[in-house]
Amino acid sequence: MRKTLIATAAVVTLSASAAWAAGIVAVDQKGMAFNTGALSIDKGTVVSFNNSDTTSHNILVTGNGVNLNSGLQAPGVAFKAPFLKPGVYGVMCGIHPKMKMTVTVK
Ligand SMILES: [Cu+2]
Repeated sequence: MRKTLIATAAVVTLSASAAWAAGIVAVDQKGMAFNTGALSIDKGTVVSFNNSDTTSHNILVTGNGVNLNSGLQAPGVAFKAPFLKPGVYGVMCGIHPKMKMTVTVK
């Protein structure tokens, strides 16, 4: 009985550290552009889309059944999007259609 309890505790600890390891990745928006055209991350990573411009943006994330909309994103505001499912996602700005990038989740 005692051995069973210890084994269960070890599994819980491993899962928690794996989720934590994915962490947060920052993408900057400046000069009406994302600072990268393609990002590759591990499942469970949160991407913080930071608005470092002097104008508002509107982050739209689509793909794999996901549809995220930041709404109007004022200068200085960060929009944090969790990427939970593997696959390729499109990210664009709803105000400036030339702002596009992809996020690949492994
Ligand atoms: Cu924009």
